[in-house]
Amino acid sequence: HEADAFRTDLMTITRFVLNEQSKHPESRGDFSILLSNIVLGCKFVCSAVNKVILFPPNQLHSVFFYKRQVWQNSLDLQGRRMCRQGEEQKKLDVLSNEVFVKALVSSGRTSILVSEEDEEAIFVEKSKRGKYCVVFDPLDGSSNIDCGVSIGTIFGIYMIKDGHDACIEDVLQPGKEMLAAGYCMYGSSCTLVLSTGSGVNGFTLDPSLGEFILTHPDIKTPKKGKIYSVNEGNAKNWDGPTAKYVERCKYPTDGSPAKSLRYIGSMVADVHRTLLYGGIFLYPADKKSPDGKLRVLYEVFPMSFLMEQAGGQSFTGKERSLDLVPKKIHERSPIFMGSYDDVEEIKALYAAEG
Ligand code: AHM
Ligand code: MG
Repeated sequence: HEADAFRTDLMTITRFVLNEQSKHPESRGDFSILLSNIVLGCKFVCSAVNKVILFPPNQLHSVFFYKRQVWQNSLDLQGRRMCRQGEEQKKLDVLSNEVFVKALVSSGRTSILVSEEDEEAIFVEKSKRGKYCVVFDPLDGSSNIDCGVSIGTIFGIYMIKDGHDACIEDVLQPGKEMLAAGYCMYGSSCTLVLSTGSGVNGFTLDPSLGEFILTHPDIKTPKKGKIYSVNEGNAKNWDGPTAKYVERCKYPTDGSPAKSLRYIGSMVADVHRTLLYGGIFLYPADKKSPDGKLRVLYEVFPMSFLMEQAGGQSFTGKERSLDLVPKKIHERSPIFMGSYDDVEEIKALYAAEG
């Protein structure tokens, strides 16, 4: 239809955020400046992921490296010219982290950064400080890089409310205190999904424009889904309620059809599908990892924030995920998230267990 074929009114992510901001006259544009720096990081990582060269397994390093020089000079998939001495090699996740940290610090709008890649929180030097704290996983799902499966960046934003000097407690806040959260998925297209606390919107990078354009306005997760998503290889170590729930997905007792299983092993991609198609994504606790695998601050919280904003739910096995109060920046938590009705079911199983 004409409107789609000749789209002339381009709602870029910058325009969208400025529109939102105009509803808050007290805001001085700080948030859009911060976001444009996050967007820059996402564009960089997207471009790096697309330019990446696969080193043949066992021959060099079985990981992707981003090598601007080599890419510009050579398309040699054997990687021989990539080994010249003196060439700088960086793993893509390390490089992505550096890009995000530098972009966020230079925005002049942040005070504390927590990244999956850095053991300690980064306190921005005083002259460059601003009122926001950003928690992020610059390149999640890195075990999938070698084979070109979708990976992503996840971020959450807190605000220092009363202007006090930034301290670690500013990021050890429950997820419900986040001001905004989002992720960028580097997949068949590059999609950025964002919530500033009033719904969820998705933007797709138009590479020819270099702009994220609003393509998925007001995302709502179906109330009930037909898909479950979990690493079933861990089943022998699951607790009772998780095992029972997954059994019910396959052998429903209420006459409903069995659910389909989809599991990519990249949280951004698995959650993106769950957000759009509905269903449930779970990374439960098990006997070997009593806190599950996923990290509270930059994986569980941002994704739970988005899921709730899209009408779904997120549960830790004990409580609403966004109510959890983290004690350490790299803390982990089990997570069950997705369509409202599907999460209700797992909540009931945990409640029955007491
Ligand atoms: P990573 O931070 O080492 O990349 O691990 C996080 C990833 C998530 O993207 C994904 O949901 C999960 O690990 C998959 O774990 P598993 O391989 O145990 O199923
Ligand atoms: Mg991760």
